[in-house]
Amino acid sequence: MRAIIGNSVVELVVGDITNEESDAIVNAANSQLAGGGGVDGAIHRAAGPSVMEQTRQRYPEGCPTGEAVITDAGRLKAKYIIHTVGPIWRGGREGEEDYLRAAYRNSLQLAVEYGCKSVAFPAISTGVYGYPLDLASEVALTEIRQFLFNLSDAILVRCVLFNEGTLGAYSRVLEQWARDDAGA
Ligand code: AR6
Repeated sequence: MRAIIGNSVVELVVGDITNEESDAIVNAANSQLAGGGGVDGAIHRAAGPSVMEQTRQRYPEGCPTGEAVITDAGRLKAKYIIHTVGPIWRGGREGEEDYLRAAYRNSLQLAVEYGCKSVAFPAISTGVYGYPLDLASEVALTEIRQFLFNLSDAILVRCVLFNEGTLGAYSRVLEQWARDDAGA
């Protein structure tokens, strides 16, 4: 499934983000940039130890929630890994939505700054960090849409979702937008 937004395109696919050939892939990291499970563990395993060496040297203080940092992509096909930190879900009243929006926005900003024409995102915060999937998909796509509307360059944003359930949640958001546009 895909949507055209401004000059750019958003695509929803099921897959393993470590196999992506986008210019940049985004990692759902923790604020210590210490590695971990989920997509973070998979990316570091596939990319090799040089990526963790770079984060240790260049970002010894880690990365605050909602911000993003960049390294090369080690052994992966992508050129860059953008490491961002989504919020831990604490019920929704601790600014989680703003932090999640910021994680997407700052990652996209870095991708554009580094000249990336394509960038792949996982569903940040929806695993270990417990952000409810339906809410997170809406926040993710809304922030991506807002960013792309305001961008004159053309980029491809691929949401690389790990299973059909995640794809379903993202697809429902795009389908709702299509209905809203048709009714407008
Ligand atoms: N490709 C794409 N998506 C994946 C992959 C993959 N290879 N593996 C998992 N996912 P999570 P978070 C999906 O837990 O919630 C780590 O320990 C997964 O199904 O990876 O932001 C970090 O170090 C889910 O939909 O990230 C942090 O401590 C999504 O990726 C913490 O987890 C995000 O799940 C971050 O938690």
